Amino acid sequence: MTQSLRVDILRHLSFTIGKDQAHATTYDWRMALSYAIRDRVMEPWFAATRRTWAEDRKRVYYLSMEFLTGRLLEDAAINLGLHEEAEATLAALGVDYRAVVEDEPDPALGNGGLGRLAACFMESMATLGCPAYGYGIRYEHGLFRQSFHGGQQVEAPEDWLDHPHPWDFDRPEAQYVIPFKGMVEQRDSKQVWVPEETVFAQAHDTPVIGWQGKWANTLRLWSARPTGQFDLERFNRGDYTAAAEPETLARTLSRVLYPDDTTYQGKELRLKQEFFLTSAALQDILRRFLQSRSDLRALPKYVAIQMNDTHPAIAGPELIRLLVDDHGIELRDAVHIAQKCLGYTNHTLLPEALERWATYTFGNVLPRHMQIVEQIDGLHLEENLSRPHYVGIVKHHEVRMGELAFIMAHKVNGVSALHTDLIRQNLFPDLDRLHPGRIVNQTNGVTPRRWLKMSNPALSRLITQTIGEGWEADLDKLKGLEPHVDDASFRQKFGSAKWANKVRLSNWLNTTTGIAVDPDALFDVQVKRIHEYKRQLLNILETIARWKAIRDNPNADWVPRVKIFAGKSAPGYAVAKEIIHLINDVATVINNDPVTGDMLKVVFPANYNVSMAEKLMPAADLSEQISTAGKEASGTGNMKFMINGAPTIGTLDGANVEILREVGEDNFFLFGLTADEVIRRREDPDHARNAIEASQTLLDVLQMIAEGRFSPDQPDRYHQLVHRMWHHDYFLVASDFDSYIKAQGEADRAFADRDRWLKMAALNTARSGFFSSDRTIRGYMTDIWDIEPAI
Ligand code: 26V
Repeated sequence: MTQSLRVDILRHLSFTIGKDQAHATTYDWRMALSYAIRDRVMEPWFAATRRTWAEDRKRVYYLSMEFLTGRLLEDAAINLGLHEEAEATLAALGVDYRAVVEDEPDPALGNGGLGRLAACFMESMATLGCPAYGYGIRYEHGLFRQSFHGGQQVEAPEDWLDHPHPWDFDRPEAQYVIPFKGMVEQRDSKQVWVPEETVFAQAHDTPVIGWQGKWANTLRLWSARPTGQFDLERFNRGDYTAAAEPETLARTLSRVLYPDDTTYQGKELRLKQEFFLTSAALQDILRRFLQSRSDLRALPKYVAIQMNDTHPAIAGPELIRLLVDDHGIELRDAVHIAQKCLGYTNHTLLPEALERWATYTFGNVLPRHMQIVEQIDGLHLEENLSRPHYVGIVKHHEVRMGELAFIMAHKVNGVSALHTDLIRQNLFPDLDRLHPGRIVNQTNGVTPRRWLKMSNPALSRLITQTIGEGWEADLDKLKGLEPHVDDASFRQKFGSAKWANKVRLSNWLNTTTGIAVDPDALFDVQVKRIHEYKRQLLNILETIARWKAIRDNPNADWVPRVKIFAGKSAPGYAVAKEIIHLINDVATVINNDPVTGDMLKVVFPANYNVSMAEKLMPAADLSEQISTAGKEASGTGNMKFMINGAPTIGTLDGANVEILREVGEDNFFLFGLTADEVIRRREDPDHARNAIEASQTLLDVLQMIAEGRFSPDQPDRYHQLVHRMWHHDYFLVASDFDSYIKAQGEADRAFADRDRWLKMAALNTARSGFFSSDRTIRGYMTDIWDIEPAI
């Protein structure tokens, strides 16, 4: 076996890459290994496709504007069981496997949780043998690359496609025309859309291989290309720019990923991107369906389409358009067929992130769909005569995409128990009354293959030694660790695995940030997008309070801590950028203070992405999940920490509620107001001032910031930030501050008792089985998609 992998690597090095061993670079080895591994994905990939056709199976189509896959080589090697062999083979050739794996660019085709969830779902669907296609956009530039200049975030384009991407197969035959703009003409009794612009959507396929290579699905990403011909005449006249114009215009559609996942801006290009993805996907779905049958009324029996948030919510009207305009189905029938196919997942309650398009923009870009949306809205009212006047899709000259998605879906789901309750109570109370049972919960999960097996080999080995194989595909098996938690030698081994990961992380932090941290310290980690509601501010205020406390009493028995932050801010989100600046400023002061020394360090490695998360999660001691209750739909980072044995310090928000339920309150540092209390507290206009004046610690911290202790070169740098704390504080940082400080003190005391801590940590892993995305996908398959696994 080793021989054959070796032969294939060397064959690809010579004949695919065109390099002699003696001159091969890390890149060359990476490509050679990727092709050798990729070859082994083909057989299961073809077999899965063949079986789906032969058995005439229903397929899932997961439509998402984001897929944050992370690197693919090591994941494929692990799932094929070739990981150790690959490592040994390269070692025998004198090549460093880790360097090869880390040479792969991390495709950043997503903002954060929503995109990463889509990637975990793709992996779980392949593992469970659920026939599925992911449909997305092949952005030329994914999310920007972050760096810090003077402590401030600077954005640069990320060029993941600079070199050939071995996991990407061009499918020139899968190409569709995507129309935009123009007008709708009435011809006889038919509405005919005469578009003004068109582009081609061209498919690129990436295989997604499941655990043990038993099944593989396809991630199909669309890139935009011009439909018009290159204007050679203009070019020959020397008018080079004008000649290239149609090309530039078309390619703009798949050029960049929108980097703001908090604030909705009604940008026309974004609407075009959403339609581009959705229309290409639906044309592809109908073509595939019509290859083997002709009655489109049977579509819901064979096709389940999941809308990942409202971004592809134009799927409702577009599917109706294709059925009515291209296939002559009656409107009412088309609506009902579409509803039976469609499901909608909501990922946020933040009002500023909910999509709604001005009818002007919508009607301009998609005139035919504007008509259809009005018809859907009218039909819905007709079928639900008790619908209140303020409910509907088109209101106040806006198309509300949440309502559109809800009405066009047979199931609407939230992503954690609390979030789903809040959808029922606050987001869609009237639609919920009209359609009881349509809203269901599917608590998020993460794939244990990437987030435990691959990223934490030390702990994975210990788990297998202790409970045997099989936990990778049945994470509830981790329960089997529980009896061992009382065994001192098991705890010792658990601690050693964590320690090895912490050493590895310390070395990496030292090379990337230049800051030396002590692996014996408590590694306290908050990594996620920078948002006010996620309250990185609360964490850095606690850090300052801790720093002051140590300085005031340096000889006390402090538990050494390393505060680790990572995450990107949207480029236009000034307040989030200010928080990044503050964290970096505080880090500079604290890290250079000889009084506090190793008792406290603050590190903020730049450019958080999936690959960085793979380094951080296994090395964390404490997981920071401290959002204002009611704001974080679920969180999935929280689950990755738990699986890797890091207890949570957190609020009753999102899936934290279920983490607490699973792990028990002795193994979770709970603090803060509940979602209900948050609403009530905000009714007091003086909540911030009252909370600050009641806390000497918080007063001191704010005073230090206001005095410029962390910005000596510009003492008034954070005046506005402090002012907002006193007078606004929408996310209740002040109100939760004391409770957070107290919980952090409890974490210190627990960590100082090594046995107690290891028990907590190990119980977090042992009780994390619920958070496998396999469990989540099983839930979608039974409750939403009505689909049977093929294996
Ligand atoms: C919204 C927008 C608005 C239009 C422009 C681009 C854009 C991109 C993304 C978003 C969606 C934000 C919603 C989101 O990411 N929600 C997160 O979903 C995770 C997976 O369910 C969940 O764990 C997080 O709690 C939730 O914040």
